Amino acid sequence: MSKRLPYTNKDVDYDNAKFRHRSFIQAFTQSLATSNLKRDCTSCSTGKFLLLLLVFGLAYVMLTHTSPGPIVSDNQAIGDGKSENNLITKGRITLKSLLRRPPRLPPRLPPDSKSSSNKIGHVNQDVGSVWTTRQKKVKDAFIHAWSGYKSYAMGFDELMPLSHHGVDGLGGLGATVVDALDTAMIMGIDEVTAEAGSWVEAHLAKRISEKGQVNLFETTIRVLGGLLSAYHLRGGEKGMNLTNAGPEPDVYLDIAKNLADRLLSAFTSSPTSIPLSDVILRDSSAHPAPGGLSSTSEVSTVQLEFNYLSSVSGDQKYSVEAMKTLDHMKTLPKVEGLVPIYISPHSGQFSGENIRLGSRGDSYYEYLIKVWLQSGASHESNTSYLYKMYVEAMKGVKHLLVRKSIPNGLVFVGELPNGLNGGFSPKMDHLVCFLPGTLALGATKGLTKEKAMLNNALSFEDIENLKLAEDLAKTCFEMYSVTSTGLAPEIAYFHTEEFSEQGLEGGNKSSEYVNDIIIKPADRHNLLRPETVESLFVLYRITEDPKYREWGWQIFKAFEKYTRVETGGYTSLDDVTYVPPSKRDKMETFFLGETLKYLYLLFGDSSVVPLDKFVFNTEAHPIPINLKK
Ligand code: DMJ
Repeated sequence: MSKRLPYTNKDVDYDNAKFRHRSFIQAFTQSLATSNLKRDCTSCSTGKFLLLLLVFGLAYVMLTHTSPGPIVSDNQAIGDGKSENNLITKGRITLKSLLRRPPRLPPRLPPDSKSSSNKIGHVNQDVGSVWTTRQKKVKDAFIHAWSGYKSYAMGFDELMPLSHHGVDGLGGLGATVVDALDTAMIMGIDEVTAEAGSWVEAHLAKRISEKGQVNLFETTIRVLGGLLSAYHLRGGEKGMNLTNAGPEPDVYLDIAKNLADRLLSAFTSSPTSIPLSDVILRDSSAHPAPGGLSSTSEVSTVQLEFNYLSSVSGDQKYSVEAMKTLDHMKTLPKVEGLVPIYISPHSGQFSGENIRLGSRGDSYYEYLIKVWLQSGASHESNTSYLYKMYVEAMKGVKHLLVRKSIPNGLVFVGELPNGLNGGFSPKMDHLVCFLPGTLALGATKGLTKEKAMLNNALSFEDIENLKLAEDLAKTCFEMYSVTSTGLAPEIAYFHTEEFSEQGLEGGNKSSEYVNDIIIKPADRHNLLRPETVESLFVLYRITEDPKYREWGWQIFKAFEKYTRVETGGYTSLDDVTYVPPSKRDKMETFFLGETLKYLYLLFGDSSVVPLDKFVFNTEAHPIPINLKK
């Protein structure tokens, strides 16, 4: 026989209040109200009754009154996590607060007029203006970087900002000009857009016809990708028309075709579907890298660009050649979806067993999901195999490569340098920090998390991947904040049960994670790389969590403090664990093409280059999705 419940239905309706903890005052007033008052009042005098009423009334006011929360300062409203504790209302009651007149409530407004008029609206506006100011600082940084390049290295691939020289590290196509061009367009800096655009129009075609050896991948992602984005943002093929500065869009498209026609020889000269690594531009001949092998990430990270070029030029040859590579890679044996970092264009097979998501492996995984998104993200399309490869690979990452550090449990992605049967290495290149962004993008397909949930579009696996993305983004951020400069090293190792390096630590004893992160002397340089801020940008767009903006701001401030060169430009560093850090005299093209672009977008309006309408190529050049065939 079931026991009687210890409370009546009325108690249930009352939210089981009597089983909750009650203060002395609550117990006293409640017993007055429920027992004594009822029983005694029939016989009490009017005076006693009024006294009881007064006590009851006072107690009621004290119980129901809560003091107003503290005023949210601008900085607190930005949400730095630490300030959250300050916002907790303590509910302490003073006589003064009881006597204080209640605040006047603001007039009720229709929902759409609220954001600019009520108190919350003011806080939001202040937060908005903080980020507008910060975004402006990124724009200033870009102008400073460009001015150094323009003064000392115009037309060279890269600037050496300390010695005031230019250097051609990428084959001599003026890579910084083209990498920076669409960033200038997005930032609305017409002067730089015009300078870069005019240089492209005046010099690039000639350079392409005269220059020697270039790397297929580097030239595709930086130069071809930059030209194609510029074409779209300048309004080509009904593109965004962000600017009227610089040449007409077809100038960019014609040069892109000229370049791609020559790069195609890397595919057509190969005995297999795996392209050769290098091309001599002037005679369109292709050559393998020394040693004969191509990098896995390189051969699989040209398809977004070649597909888009086919779409806007109407010539399918670019897409056909580039997609043959991915079609072929689908057939190759893998380790739970993971692939070795080298592949042979002669045999068409992977070479060696080294598996990692850092250098030579990284953007293979990035383009699996992005090429599928570019083609319209359909599970019925002829690119759906890429989505399956991506899903399988991410399962492999979670099963074989993801571990937690000790003592504080940072989630990281390690390596299998000798394949499945060799040991695990707790080494993580900064390059791996592209992965949080890619995982988040793969989970929601570019929608905000909120919208994806409303659409019921997140599988269990998507949610798991999004969680991993957030954990990894934190680790990437901690790789910055652990060092004395606040800038990440090129490579970090993580302390695990099996792995520790005596005498080496993270580089800044004040960080909570100094014992989790190990930085070896040879890995302490910083090349102004974008991967972490790229992921912060994607995660902010998708989760709308302001902490990602705050983290981006910390990183930007560290770049400003330690890498800015007064005479113009920004420089790579030799050692991020030492203050002041020694400098390397090189501004990589991706600082203008990627790092500053992602920071600018992170601090700005989410409707600019939306993630459900564009994919960013691996060099941060936005390419529209859902291409015309
Ligand atoms: C860039 O050229 C690209 O982001 C590439 O995918 C990796 N290396 C650099 C930036 O670090």
